[in-house]
Amino acid sequence: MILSEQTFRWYGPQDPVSLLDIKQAGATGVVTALHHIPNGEIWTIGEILKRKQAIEAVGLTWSVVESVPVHEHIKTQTGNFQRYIDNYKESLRNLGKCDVKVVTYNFMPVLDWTRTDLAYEMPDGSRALRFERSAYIAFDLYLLKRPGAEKAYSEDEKAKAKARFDKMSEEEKHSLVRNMIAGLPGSEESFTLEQFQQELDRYKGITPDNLRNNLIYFLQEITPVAEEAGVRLVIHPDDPPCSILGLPRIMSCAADFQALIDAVPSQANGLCLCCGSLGVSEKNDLVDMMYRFGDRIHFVHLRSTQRDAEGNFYEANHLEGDVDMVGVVKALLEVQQRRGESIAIRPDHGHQMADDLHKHTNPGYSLIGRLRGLAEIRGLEKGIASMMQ
Ligand code: DNO
Repeated sequence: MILSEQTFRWYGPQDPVSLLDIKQAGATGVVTALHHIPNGEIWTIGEILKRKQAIEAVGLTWSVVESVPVHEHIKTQTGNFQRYIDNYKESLRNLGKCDVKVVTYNFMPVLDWTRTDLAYEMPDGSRALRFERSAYIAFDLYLLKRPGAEKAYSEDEKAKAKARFDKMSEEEKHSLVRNMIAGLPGSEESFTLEQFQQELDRYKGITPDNLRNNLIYFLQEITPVAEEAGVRLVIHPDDPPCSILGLPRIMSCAADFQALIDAVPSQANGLCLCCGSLGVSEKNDLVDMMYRFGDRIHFVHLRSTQRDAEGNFYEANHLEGDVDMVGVVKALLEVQQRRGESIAIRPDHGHQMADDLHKHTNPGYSLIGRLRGLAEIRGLEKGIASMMQ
């Protein structure tokens, strides 16, 4: 049986998790990005090689880029968007020349992934990331004070958000704002409340259809270059998989990805199957998506979330929560077998636990929780594979 390529995300030389830690976790591949290059600028061969050599020096491989960020001008088709698309193409060519051949990106307006709480205490004392709907609505209505926001929520939701807000300490309000807009790791952007509202305003009048067309235009431009460079692009789904703060979102379910393939059939147009993001919506069947889009999935985030009826969710342990991890891994094995190649997988958003509770860590990206996640997944995959032979 062909097993997946086990990878681990690394934020680069500033990451408190080292490349040797990653090696000790049993991963063979590294997922990283040149976070120091401003969004929209070209990734030069020199910078790419520098990073690649650091990774290879410890016997690891740079398997996946996560992410080459897409400039807001491209998403809104304003300002210098054509220049940014040209730069993107150049970065893809350069990555291809350096033999780094899977590139993740997302097309979420303004914000990448969003959580309200970065240290939600689990019964075992570990800490998880959480999205609490009332806190999110309280942020929108009372901290951001987004014009027109009150129309987006039911009376019941508003009452709960008000009660939640009235109980918040100043410190809690401050960290809610920080969590929502000051940029989670990998988000590439961080804002003040005023700047943030200006960024939201750029999307006034941009409907989901407009945004989808802008994405299709972007893909039509870059996929021929990716094909030539031997690079496979993978879009990361919306996290959470729904509209937030009135912004359009267009990559939240299977139909959304299908629309992209229909419009841009190029094989370079692929998917990062992020089980945790998609799994927040009970309408998404991850196992089905793995089979259905198997030929276009070149990167998988194997993580799980636990949702409730109120629209809250937290990051569960990798083999717990709502995601059918056994089913997903079994489907992954079948897809790999069919394709005759390994697909890169990584654990994601581990709990902050054990010794890491006393350390400064990147939210969701501490070492031990992800090491636990990867170990569980590795065992699960090996076990299922041995029964499939
Ligand atoms: C969060 C990550 C995202 C992801 C981007 C991909 O933990 O999954 O930041 O890297 O959305 O472009």
